[in-house]
Amino acid sequence: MKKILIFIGFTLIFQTLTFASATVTGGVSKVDLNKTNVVLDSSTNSPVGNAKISLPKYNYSTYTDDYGTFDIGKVKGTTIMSVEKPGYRPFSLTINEKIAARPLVLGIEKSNISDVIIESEMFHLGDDNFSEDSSGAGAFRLKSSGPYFSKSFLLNGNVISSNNYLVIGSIIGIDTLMARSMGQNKIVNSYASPPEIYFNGSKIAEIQLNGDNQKIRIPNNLIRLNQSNEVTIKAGKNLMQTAYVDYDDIEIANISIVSE
Ligand SMILES: [Ca+2]
Repeated sequence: MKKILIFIGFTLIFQTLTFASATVTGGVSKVDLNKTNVVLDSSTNSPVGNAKISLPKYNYSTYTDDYGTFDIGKVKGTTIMSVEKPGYRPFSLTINEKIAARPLVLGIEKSNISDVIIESEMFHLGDDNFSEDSSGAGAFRLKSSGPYFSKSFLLNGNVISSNNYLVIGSIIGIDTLMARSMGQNKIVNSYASPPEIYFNGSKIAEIQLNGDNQKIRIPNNLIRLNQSNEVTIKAGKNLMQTAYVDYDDIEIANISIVSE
């Protein structure tokens, strides 16, 4: 399990670099990608206009223009940025002032008829008791909705012949030992158990690292056709706090299921 999750972490870094060096053709020739933030269709590299860009931490939102370009203003600390456009999969990216200082070239992917959006808004799990040194704590904006997130949904019968994945758009605030050793937080003397992901009551993953676009395989034998399915996310716990339960406060944006 740990090896797989480390691999996910490196995949994320690789994807970000891939987008940053995307070769751009066609209609965006008027845009200087060394100077401008732009949203592109990941398969055609054409600009995507009228995509909504949101930074929930700043209550900021804007839309891309006809050339796919957009401004995000000043960013300080770690925050989640999301991109929404009808017909495309929800996309989000964890950014900070360093990333925001460079032009962002974001590739978004067309959605599939069997994609299911479970949650498009950002939410906070935990107990609102957290250290300022937590990874992304400065970004926390929302009040906790408790230590669990759970949502029910129906899945189209065709999914059973595909590989299905739960996709977590962005997650910040995880303070596991692995997150600490990767330099994702500055906490010295404690760490937490990882958030756990359940599908129809079976645990399918633990999330060790913060990052974007983490994909978790859903075993097809857990899927219920023509009945309600349920995804549950449980916040981890501070393993150094034994006097009371201290949930590891995290924020998550964009949860969906994709079939491939
Ligand atoms: Ca807490």
